[in-house]
Amino acid sequence: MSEHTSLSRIRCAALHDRVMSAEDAIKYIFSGANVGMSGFTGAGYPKKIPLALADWIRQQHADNHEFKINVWTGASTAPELDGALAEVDGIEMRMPYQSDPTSRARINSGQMQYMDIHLSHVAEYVWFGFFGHLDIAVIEVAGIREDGSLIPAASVGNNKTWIDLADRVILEVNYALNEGLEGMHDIYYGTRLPPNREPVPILKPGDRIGSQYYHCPLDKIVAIVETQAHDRVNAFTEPDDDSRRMAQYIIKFLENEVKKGVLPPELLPIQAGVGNIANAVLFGLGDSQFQNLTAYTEVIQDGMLKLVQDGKLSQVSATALSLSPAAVKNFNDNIDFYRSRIVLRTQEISNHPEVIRRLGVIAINGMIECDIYGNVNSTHITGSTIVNGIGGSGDFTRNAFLSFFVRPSIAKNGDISAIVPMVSHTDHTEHDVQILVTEQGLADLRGLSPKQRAETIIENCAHPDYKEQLRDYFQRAKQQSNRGQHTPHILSEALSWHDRFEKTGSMKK
Ligand code: 0RQ
Repeated sequence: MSEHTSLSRIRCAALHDRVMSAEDAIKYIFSGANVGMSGFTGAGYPKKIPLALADWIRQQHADNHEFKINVWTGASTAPELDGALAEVDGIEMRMPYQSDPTSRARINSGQMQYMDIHLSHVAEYVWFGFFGHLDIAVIEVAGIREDGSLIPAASVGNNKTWIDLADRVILEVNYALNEGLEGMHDIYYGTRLPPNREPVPILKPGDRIGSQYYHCPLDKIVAIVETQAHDRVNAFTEPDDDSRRMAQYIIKFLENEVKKGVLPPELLPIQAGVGNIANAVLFGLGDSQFQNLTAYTEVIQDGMLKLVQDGKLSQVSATALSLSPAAVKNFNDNIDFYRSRIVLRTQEISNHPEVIRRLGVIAINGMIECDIYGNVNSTHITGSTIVNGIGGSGDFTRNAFLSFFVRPSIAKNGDISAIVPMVSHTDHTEHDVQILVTEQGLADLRGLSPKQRAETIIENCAHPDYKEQLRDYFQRAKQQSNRGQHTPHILSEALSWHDRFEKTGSMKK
């Protein structure tokens, strides 16, 4: 990694006069602007500019001047972006995914608007102006080449679209990024929009179909800020017994599918969602017999990097490297090894339904709760309070060859059952969800009718503390002679579990 000497990473001399401080750069951002920022799951977000903007907004508000912007990103960012801007009440509308505690609190108290959108949809919707015009792009890059092309950072997300569509582009050149990132990216510049959309020519996860760089007309770049700061991704918790058990159920299931000839010995490309449990499942795969695996996923977390390091994963396609500090060190120390195995793409391609379907991805995502019929809630607590957002889970689940959802059967020390009669919010319907896994067991829902699914989910996945309650609900629902018997429900009672938790602090009767 080279030392930070000013301008050394801005190799296009024509741009040197646009280098300035973050405080000067933010003068291009006006109240009410739609601002497309880089950033995806704590990787590749601008670090200095949002902090300078937050300071400016704080001053404006102190002087009784309203100043808010609409923040569009790839996915979640970090405290320096989402946290800082939410803290000063600087965000009017946020989309398409967040996981920041301050933003979450503002959204849930009704002070901030949030649009939770499938990540593969965002670029296309913005191209067609569904959310208005994009005024400014603020993008972290690893460097600028002699010809002005831009070397992407640790995530790609929607950056290509932001750069293409924004009136003005502000760059943050981060000297803390390993220069060896150059060559790891694949930015697709093919025709992606109807009515002339062409097939996306990816036949294997590692296929390269685009440019290694972003291309931006030089006159659009109004400001360049130099910085030297690291991405902020928290270390993952060590896989606990429950996570290990869930990983084992999944591995056994996959081994059996190989025996039946449903899956090839090297499986099909894997997608793993965010969070500790998905990360633990990946660590579990590392201890399995599987070899020569591939991944077509969105985020590379520590667990996936370890699989690459151990030679278990030969090709990985993603849009972001969301690594803990320890994993970043390993990545930087072995960047040539990783560059030959990892491709980072725009999120419309990493999550593209056509490619996910073609490759036959095995999708494994976390959930908040599921119901006895297999509908899954990934986003809301008791129907009203957003946690993060749907992210890419819908892109993958709906189009996968196999779609798993995993989580422990209880939450909050057992006061909540993650298996309920009816989910309080639906992100993934029974039609898309095939396999549910808790520490109690695995429910393979393929080929089952709703009533058969209910029996399988209750018996295989529910916690013993809640099994009897769920059986009782299901039996009584089936006994209602005046109601349909395809998906039996007692509607007046279906959501009372959540009500009971809100009123008494426990779902237990
Ligand atoms: O809250 O921290 O206050 O205790 O919800 O739950 O168990 O830590 O779960 O980290 O695996 O995340 C679905 C949120 C799971 C994640 C979700 C409480 C629980 C805790 C978090 P506390 P855990 P995980 C591609 C895939 C959508 C996006 C996605 C997610 C907190 O997986 O955001 O999949 N998915 N993207 O205590 C009340 C319940 C609860 C509950 C958990 N039933 N009721 N509270 N909690 N279950 C990647 C991207 O899209 C970027």
